[in-house]
Amino acid sequence: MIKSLLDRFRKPAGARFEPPAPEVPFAAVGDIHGRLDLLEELLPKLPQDLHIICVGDYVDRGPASVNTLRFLKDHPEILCLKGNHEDMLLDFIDRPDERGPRWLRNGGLQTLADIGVRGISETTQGEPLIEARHRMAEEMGAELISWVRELPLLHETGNVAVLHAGADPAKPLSAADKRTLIWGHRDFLQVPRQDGTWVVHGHTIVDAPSAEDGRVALDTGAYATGRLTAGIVEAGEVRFIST
Ligand SMILES: [Mn+2]
Repeated sequence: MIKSLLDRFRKPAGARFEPPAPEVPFAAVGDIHGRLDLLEELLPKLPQDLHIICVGDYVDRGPASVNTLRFLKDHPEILCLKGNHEDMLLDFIDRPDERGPRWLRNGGLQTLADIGVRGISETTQGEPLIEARHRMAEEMGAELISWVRELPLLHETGNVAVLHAGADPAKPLSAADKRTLIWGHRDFLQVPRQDGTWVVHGHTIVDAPSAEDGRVALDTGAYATGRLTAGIVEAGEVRFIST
């Protein structure tokens, strides 16, 4: 695997990307979606003392959303970026009537079930939805909600950037807007960047993790497949470790 990646980097024709060269080697973990069990299985498999970055989407779809958030908050040595599901959860807490339905359709129902809220469906509106919002806020507590609110969107080191979903390949990352970083950009998976920056990301489920054309794809659909993946990014190479 490592050799084939290096061969690919050496490919002369049309090669735009120098190998990744982070200032500090790190392991980036793909979308967890409530699978704290898989995160706890994956972490001991990673090289010791490696800086760990999680690419967001800690909640929804899987079974242990709130405990995943608690675990990550209790491990401040792990850098946690924000995903679109954290954004939807915060939107639900801030504006349940307006934003609740979208969150419920996208895995929020499982998160409510996780905290014991029953009788809610994707079409629930009005008072039951407000009540569910209060239960969610109470279960999380103000500190955990603030922690989620303040999660950063982007980490850059050397010629490598880590973010949740994507970025406009035509724009410098310093000019990227929040929505694009957590929801993606239509050109991100189609058009290689011209600035040589590698982008390590989750959000889009892939059958197998990959590192090509300046993108490192890590979301192996853990909540459905049981496979949570970390990409280890060191000078000149990317390799993958999965549950
Ligand atoms: Mn996701």
